[in-house]
Parts: sequence; structure tokens; C-alpha cells
Amino acid sequence: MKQDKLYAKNQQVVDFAFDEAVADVFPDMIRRSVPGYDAIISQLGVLAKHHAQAQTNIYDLGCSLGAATLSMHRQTSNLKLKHICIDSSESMIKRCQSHLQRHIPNNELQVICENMEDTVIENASIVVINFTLQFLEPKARLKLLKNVYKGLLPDGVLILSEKLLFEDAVENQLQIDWHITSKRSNGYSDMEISQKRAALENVLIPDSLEQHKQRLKEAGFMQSYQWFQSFNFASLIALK
Ligand code: GEK
Repeated sequence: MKQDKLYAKNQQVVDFAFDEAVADVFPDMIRRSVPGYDAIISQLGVLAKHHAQAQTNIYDLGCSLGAATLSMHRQTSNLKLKHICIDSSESMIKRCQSHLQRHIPNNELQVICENMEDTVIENASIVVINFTLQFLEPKARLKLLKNVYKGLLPDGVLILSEKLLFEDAVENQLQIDWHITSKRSNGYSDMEISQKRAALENVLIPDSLEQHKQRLKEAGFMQSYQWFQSFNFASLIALK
């Protein structure tokens, strides 16, 4: 696994983008930056085993290199599912395609480079949005969730993982500080942490748990439950 050193040198920081340089070090970057990432990926497999309905579509919106899809496929390979992986970054998608095609049969896999806002969702028993809604303009988020809701089958689920804001200011600062300490303990320097933070400032806009729950309700979901949290990173499951 190539080590992420993208912010190791002092630099004029520009807005973060999912380009070649990021895609090249992505597995290392996400594991060292998102507390609980590996646990979520592995439990997505378990949740898929529980909720996948045979001969339906499973969507992975903002799939990056396809880690979530691979984990879900491992637990559901007997169900004749179609895995549809969407990402707007060409650098991610070409790596995702070449990796996943080694593990998932051709007729069960579709890897598409497009904006997830344009994705047609149909016959879906599971839609996963693992740390990607946060990169969409806030005002576009409800429309996307309504589209997901519409494309889910009865008893279908959306699994939504996000970085969170906290309404209590003291808790919010503590969660941010714990996250920074976790990045330090994963080998990032203070300069790397602060340059990455500046790069993400206008690009990753987190919501609170309450905002997510309210928006999911407005999109039509009957109920949503938080099933995972590690510091300010959490995952919810929303039921149709
Ligand atoms: C994982 N889910 O490993 N449409 C499609 N893709 C998008 C959009 C958009 N509008 N905006 C951003 N992306 C993955 C991790 S990473 C999270 C997801 C992170 C894509 C972007 O190109 C990137 O690949 C991904 O969303 C976010 O389980 O890096 O913090």
C-alpha cells in the first residue's frame, strides 16, 4: 500500500480533489484519516448479508476504489446481485474497475464514472453512500436522498456514513481534537493535518446527526438508526 505523503511538504494549499495523486494513495489515506473505516467496510458486508434481496441491484455511490462493494459481494455472492459502482473521479473509477473485475463476475458488476446526482436508481435492495454525501453541495443533498428512496424496493435500505458536526460546542471541539489525535497516532505530522484540513475546508461540509435524520425523514424514509460511531465519523441505516 502506497503511503500518503501528499501534504508532507509545506505548500500553497488548494481545494482537495479526487485526482490521480489522491487515487494512488487512497487506501492508505482513508485508513489513516477516517477512524473506524476498516470496521465500517467489514460490517457493510454483514449488513448486506442481512438486507440484500436476491436478484436486485446494490448501489455504491461515491465508491472510490470499491472497498464497500467488495465487502458486500463477499457476503452475498450466492444472491445473483448486480453491483453498481458510481464515482465522479476517473482516476478512482479506472482503478475500481480493474480491481473489482478480478473478484466479481462480469455480469454482476457495473462500474460507472458519473456524478451520483445523475444516477438512475432502480430495483435496489441496498444503496451505500460511504463518506460521500458530505462532498455534495448541502442544498443538493435532499434531492439525492429522494432519488435513492424512490429507487429502493420495499424493505430496501440506505446505509449512509458521514463525518459529523455536533450541536454542543464543547463536544464538537472534543470530537475534532480526538480526530486530530487519531491522525497523529496514525503517523501524520501537525503540518500534514493542518494543510489537509485547509484543503478540505470548502469541499467537505459535514452535517449533524440531527440534520441527517431530519433530511432522511423528509426524503421519505420511515426510520433511521445510527449503527456505528468512531469519534466524529458515524454510519446510519435508513429503512424504506
Ligand atoms: C469507500 N465510499 O472507500 N458523485 C460521485 N462521486 C463523488 C461525488 C459525486 N457528486 N462527489 C465525490 N465523489 C468510499 C470512500 S471517498 C471519501 C468515499 C473520502 C467521490 C469522490 O471521487 C471519492 O472517490 C468519493 O466520492 C469520496 O467506501 O475520501 O473521505
